[in-house]
Order: sequence, then C-alpha cells, then structure tokens
Amino acid sequence: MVHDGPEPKSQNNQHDILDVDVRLKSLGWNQYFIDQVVSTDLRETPPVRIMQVHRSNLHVVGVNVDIKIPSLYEVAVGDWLLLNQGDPRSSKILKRRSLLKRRAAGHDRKEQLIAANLDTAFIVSSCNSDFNLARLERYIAMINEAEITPVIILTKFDLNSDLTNFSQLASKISERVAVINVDARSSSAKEQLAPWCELGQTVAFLGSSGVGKSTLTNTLAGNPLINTQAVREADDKGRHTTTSRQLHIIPQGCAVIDTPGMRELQLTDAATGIKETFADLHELEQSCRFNDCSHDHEPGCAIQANITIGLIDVIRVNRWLKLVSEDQENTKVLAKRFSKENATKDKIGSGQKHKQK
Ligand SMILES: Nc1nc2c(ncn2[C@@H]2O[C@H](COP(=O)(O)OP(=O)(O)O)[C@@H](O)[C@H]2O)c(=O)[nH]1
Ligand SMILES: [Mg+2]
Ligand SMILES: [Zn+2]
Repeated sequence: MVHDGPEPKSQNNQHDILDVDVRLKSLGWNQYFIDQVVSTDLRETPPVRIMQVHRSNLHVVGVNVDIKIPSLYEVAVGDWLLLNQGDPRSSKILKRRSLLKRRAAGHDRKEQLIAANLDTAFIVSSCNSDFNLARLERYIAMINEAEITPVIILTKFDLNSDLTNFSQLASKISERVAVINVDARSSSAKEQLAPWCELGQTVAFLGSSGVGKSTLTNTLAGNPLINTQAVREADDKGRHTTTSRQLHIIPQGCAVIDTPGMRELQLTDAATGIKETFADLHELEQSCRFNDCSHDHEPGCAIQANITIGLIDVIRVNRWLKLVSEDQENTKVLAKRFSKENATKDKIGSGQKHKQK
C-alpha cells in the first residue's frame, strides 16, 4: 500500500481528546469543574480526584495518574485537585459542588468531612433491628442540607417477610425521597440503582455497619472489590469490616464511595436540611400565632392544633423538634469555638507583625 503523505493527524488527536474526556468523566469530572479551570491549567496541573484519605497521604487518580501524595489540610474523599506535579502540597483544591459533613463522634465536637462532590447519597438500612426512622430522618436532613439527592435503600428484605411495613414507614418520611428494596447480593440491585449511577455520577453508601454497603458496592462493580462480613446474629450489628471511606470507579463510569458505619450522627448547620425533610411541618408552623412558637404551650399553635385533631403524628413532631434543637445547640457550640480559634489566630498574627518590625 502506498501512502500519499502522513496520516491525517487531526482524527487521532480527536480520538485522544475524546478518550481523555470519557476517562475524566467516568471519574466524575463535569462542567462545574471545567468552569473553574483554564485549558493551560489542565496541561500543567492535571485534574485528579481523591480516592482515599490516609493518615499521612492521599491516593489520587486522574488520566494516566495514580499516585499517593502528601496530605493536604481539610480535604475529603471525592475532592478534585489540580495536581501540582513538582510540588503536590501546593495543588489547588477545586470548589466543591457538595460537601457532606457531620459533627464527629465523642466529646470532640469538631466537624468531620465525610465526602465531597456527591450527586446522590444512598442511605442503607436493613429490614431488621437496624431499621430506625429517627436515624433515617437524620441522614436525610444532613443530605438535604448538602443539596445532595437522598435515596433510601432497604436491604435484606429477602430475610424478612414483613417488608411492606418497613417500606411503608420509610416512604412516609418524605414524598421527595425514593425508597427501594433490594437483596444487596443480587445483580438485580444493580439495575435498581442504575438511574442514579450513570456515567459521570458520584454516589455514596451511608448507614450503620452490617447493612450491606460494601456488598452493594461490590454488586455495582460486578466483582468483589471489598471485603464484607456476616453480622452478629444476636443483634444484627455489623463488625466494621470497612474502616475507611474509599472511592471506586465502576465499569459504567460512576464513582462510588463506600463508607464505614457511623456510630453517631449529630447534625450541625442543618437548619435548611431539616426544613426540607419535614417540609409539611415547616409549612404548618408558618400559621402559628408567634414567630418563635416552641409548639409546646403557646396559644394559637398550629402544630398542637393539628396534633389534637389527629392530622399529624405527635411522635414524628417530637423527633422533628429534637433535631431542630440539637442542630441549634451544635451550631452554636461550633460557632463559638470557631470565633475563639479565630481570635487566637488574630493574636498570633498581630504578634508576628510586631516581630517583623
Ligand atoms: N440476605 C442478605 N444478606 C445481605 C444483604 N446485604 C448484605 N448482606 C450480608 O450482610 C453482611 C454485611 O454486609 P456488608 O456489605 O459487609 O455490610 P456493611 O458493613 O454495610 O458494608 C454480609 O454477610 C452480607 O453478605 C441482603 O440484602 N440480603
Ligand atoms: Mg463495609
Ligand atoms: Zn406552634
């Protein structure tokens, strides 16, 4: 065969660009991040995503990049960085589309970052003694606050004959939250989750340990990526097989974050999320006579009036009020600590200025 000249190069280049596009997209790269960079950035400092946060380093992956770099301050799994290859510590963290955080367990009230840039958060609960409406509502409020789509997944319904009951209870939490029932081990679970797991999407599994989060991640991946372990029969509790949050890219090009079980879930700065989760009650309280009605003893309280005539459930109202006051309390404590820390920083700052003189 005789060649008339060099092969048309543009086609090849186009292929490369397409390929790079698809590979980046399957890591979760989208217009929101593209808008934050200029094309020269992309060549000099390629975008990489944080797959796992270790104590002293970060595992980051991009197109033709799969490395560990030294830790950066205040980053979470799912964050996008513009990787400074010469000096990874000065890599730029791109602005987040969403950030899921909670008040850390224990006495330390510090905020803990759970995951960044999620589109959907699957709240996993099994149809056994793990099922807890108040906890589901907490998760939903936290997820709504972060402007992430919450979806409830009920697992182990294959072990339970009374599924309808669990499913109905979960469906009543909010009409805006989808509820799906799965056998996490079966490949049909993959089809059921498919609408939220398209190319370019980022999803996470949240919930107590032993409910099937790692099993679902494996089912989506189509092969066992992660260890899972049977729960203790006596109390249906899991054994914390998964010890850190990790992002996996599954074949259909969706980023999936498996998380370890959370023992305690406290809300902070979640007022909007709580309002959305209890939208009907929030709307109703607009009709209370007093703006700051505590819905307890005040005259003209619309919430109390509706409880009396049986239109709303007093137990649900109490769960709502508990979340509202817990959120206010935690938000106040964090704000106080934050201003104290800033005051200390200011002092240090002015001290240094003095020294420089
Ligand atoms: N029968 C049944 N077992 C399940 C289901 N989902 C998870 N399991 C089992 O429950 C145990 C704990 O699952 P795992 O994925 O490790 O839970 P995780 O702690 O939430 O990650 C494993 O033995 C799974 O095989 C389910 O839908 N049906
Ligand atoms: Mg697990
Ligand atoms: Zn009221």
